[in-house]
Amino acid sequence: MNDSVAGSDPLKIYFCASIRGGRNDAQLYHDLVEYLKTYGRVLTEHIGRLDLVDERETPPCQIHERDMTWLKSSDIMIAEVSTPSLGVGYEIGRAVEMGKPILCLYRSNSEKILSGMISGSPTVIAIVYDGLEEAKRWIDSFIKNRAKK
Ligand code: 6IA
Repeated sequence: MNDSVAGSDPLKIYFCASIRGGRNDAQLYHDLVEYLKTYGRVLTEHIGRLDLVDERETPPCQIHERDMTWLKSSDIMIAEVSTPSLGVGYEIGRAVEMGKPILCLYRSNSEKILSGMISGSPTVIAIVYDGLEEAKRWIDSFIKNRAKK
C-alpha cells in the first residue's frame, strides 16, 4: 500500500458511485476500487463488483445504517459522480457534515451535467477527468495532499 507506514492503520476509504442511478460505468468503478485498494482499505468494495445484484431482501434501514457506520469510520471519501445518483448525493452531503476530505471524479464525456450542489460546494474537490489514468493521477494527488495535513 502506498500511503501507509509499517505498523500504522491502513487508510480507510469510502468509495461511492451509482447503484440504482445506473450501472453503465460499472467497469470503471471496478477499476477505481482496484486502484484505491493500493492505498488502503476500501470499505465499500462491493460498489466495484461487476456482478452486483440488486437484492431487495436487505431492509433499506440496514443498508443506511451500515453505510453510515462505514462513512463515520472512514478517513476520506472518493465519489465517482458522472452518473447522477440520489444515494451518492446523500452520502456526499453527510460526508460534508462530518468534515471528511471529499474528492468527486466526473468524466469529461458524461452525458449529464454535474449538479451545482457538488461543483459549487466549497468543501468538495470536484474535478473533471478524461480516462482512468487521469483519474488515478487525481487520486494520487488528493491522497498525498491530504496526508501532509
Ligand atoms: O441511489 P443509488 O443506489 O445510486 O446510491 C448508490 C450509493 O448509495 C452508493 O455509493 C452506496 O454506497 C449507497 N447504496 C445505495 N444502495 C446500496 C445498497 N443496496 N448497498 C450498499 N450501499 C448502497 C443493496 C443492494 C445492492 C447490493 C445492489
